[in-house]
Amino acid sequence: MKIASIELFVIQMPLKSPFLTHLGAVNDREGIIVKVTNTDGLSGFGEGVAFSTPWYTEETVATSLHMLKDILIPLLQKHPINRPEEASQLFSSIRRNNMAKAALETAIWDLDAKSHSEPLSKMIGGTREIIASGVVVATDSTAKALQQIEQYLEEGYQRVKVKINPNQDYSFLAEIRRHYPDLPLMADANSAYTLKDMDHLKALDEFNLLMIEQPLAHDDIIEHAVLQKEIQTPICLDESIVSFDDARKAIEFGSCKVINIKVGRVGGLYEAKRIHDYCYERGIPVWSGGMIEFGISRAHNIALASLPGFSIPGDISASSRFWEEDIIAPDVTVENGYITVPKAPGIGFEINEKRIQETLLSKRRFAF
Ligand code: OSB
Ligand code: MG
Repeated sequence: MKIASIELFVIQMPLKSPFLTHLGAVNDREGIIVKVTNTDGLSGFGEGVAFSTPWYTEETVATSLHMLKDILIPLLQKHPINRPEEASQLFSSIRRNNMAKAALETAIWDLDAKSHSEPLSKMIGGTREIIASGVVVATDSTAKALQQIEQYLEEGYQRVKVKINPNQDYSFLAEIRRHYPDLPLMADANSAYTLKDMDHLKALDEFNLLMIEQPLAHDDIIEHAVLQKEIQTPICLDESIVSFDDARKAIEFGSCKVINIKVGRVGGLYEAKRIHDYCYERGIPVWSGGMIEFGISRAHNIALASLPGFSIPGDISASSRFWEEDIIAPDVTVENGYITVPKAPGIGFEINEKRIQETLLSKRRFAF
């Protein structure tokens, strides 16, 4: 793998409507596009999915940029690699900063797949031609939630996830269930509860949720195991799982019955696939999480979700869920509830250069 240059583009785009959780609102999405070009002129793309502020994990766009330009890119300049798997190994000498690592690592995977004229999904062992699509409703009123659910069901989504917190849970879910008794429904708490809320959380069992995502602290594995013993609803961990070892420990402890895999949160596709493989061997279902991302990250998620263990519709929605116009072409679309896994080399989408130019905040280039 002969890298000739790496370019970083920081872009910003408004969401069609605010994304609300108990932790705050996302109105605009800033992101980092990584373009790795080899000496044959082929380019691979990755996306940094950290937010502008550290509300979801500790990383931000600014910390990711620092890690990329001052640490990770110089490391790669000093230690050339032959295979994408080696990037993960090389970056393991750096603690955490998983979203920065994943931005670069996923671009290397795309480039490698393109240089072998192979779809990325095939390259990593994907077996699915289509993947089931789910969508997230993140709003602060029951009326708006019902209205959005109606719209998304019309668009064909197969599963709905709603955001909950102690001020918006029991009666909110009851109302949704009254309208949609059979809807495949799950709830994401983004760490809004503690073990003191045990009885409150037990009461949610009656809604027959597919799972409850990350009810307790963002870095907890121990107390989720205590909670899982007391509630019927399967617990799914998101924030707590930032590595293969976290996934292994959570499963060994009984802290969860399902894992949401996000490529950025776990530091790249290699680690994401290791978590998938471990869960698949043990019959633990996994699904692909979302990060309000642009099309490049969405395309990487599609490749990942083509692996056989992704047996639950994840948070991979259409480009139009958040964006007027995406940075890839064509847009990701949902048809009859499914997204087609592209067959073209690499991530299988073209880059919408015009859209990147329109939304560009800054860029930098590193020659190798
Ligand atoms: O907790 O899953 C989460 C979006 C941003 C940060 C954290 C989360 C989310 C989502 C997924 O819920 C939204 C999406 O991209 O569809
Ligand atoms: Mg979540």
